[in-house]
Amino acid sequence: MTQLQAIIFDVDGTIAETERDGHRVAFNRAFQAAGLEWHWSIELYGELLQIPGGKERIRHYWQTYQPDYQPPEPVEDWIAQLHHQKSNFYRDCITQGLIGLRPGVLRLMQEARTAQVRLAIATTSALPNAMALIEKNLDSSWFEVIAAGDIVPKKKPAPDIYFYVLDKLQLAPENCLVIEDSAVGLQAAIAAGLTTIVTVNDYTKAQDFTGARLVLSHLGEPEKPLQIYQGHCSSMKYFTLAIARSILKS
Ligand code: XBP
Ligand code: MG
Repeated sequence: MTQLQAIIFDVDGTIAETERDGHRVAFNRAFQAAGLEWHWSIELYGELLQIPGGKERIRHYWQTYQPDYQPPEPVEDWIAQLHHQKSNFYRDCITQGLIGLRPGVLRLMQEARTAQVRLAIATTSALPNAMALIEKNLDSSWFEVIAAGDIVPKKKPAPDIYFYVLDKLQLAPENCLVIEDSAVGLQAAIAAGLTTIVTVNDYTKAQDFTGARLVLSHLGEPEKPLQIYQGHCSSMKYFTLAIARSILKS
């Protein structure tokens, strides 16, 4: 039966706009602290977001953009240390309350909780980084599963993180709805057989969202209506649990 039983949220870009003013700034601070004259501009970071995962992104940048740089050996430790520094800077930014939730996120989660629809998280971000954002802006006890970072060997666009969440929830994909913000995230969810809604942001709005059930500007609020970029839903001002249920059945 295709009854909605859980909503699975991506984190970065979906729950909050963390990338440009959070993760990116933290990477740059870590480079500076390590004495590296590397700087990820807003534009460059958009390209680097094609590589999911902070450690993977550092490695990719070094190998592709700074191939002459000789990092200290072992390289794995050097990357881990840089990423550790970056994560500290990122969490400082989050705990200072510099990044809030996107429209409609809290409203939809509260609606789901009231209706006993289960909530889960599936993110590429490192667990402590995802937890910092959740603890600051939400409540980690609301989520039955918080799947993050290296918990699975292959990050998005591989479906592994979504398979992991489905296994922990003991639910079939037909009974869950995913909210994502990027093509990489959408590909992961679709490959796990999940119906997916995309809420875009500046970094992702031009991406290919073939296969998404709906592509929206954001989840919307009564006083901040959403825009529909792809898919059909009659007279929707903001995304509700009733709409989520009807999408899963259609
Ligand atoms: C977003 C990502 C992450 C963050 C950096 O993942 O790709 O890599 O940019 O996070 P999602 P870490 O949209 O799945 O939440 O440095 O913590 O890896
Ligand atoms: Mg995302």
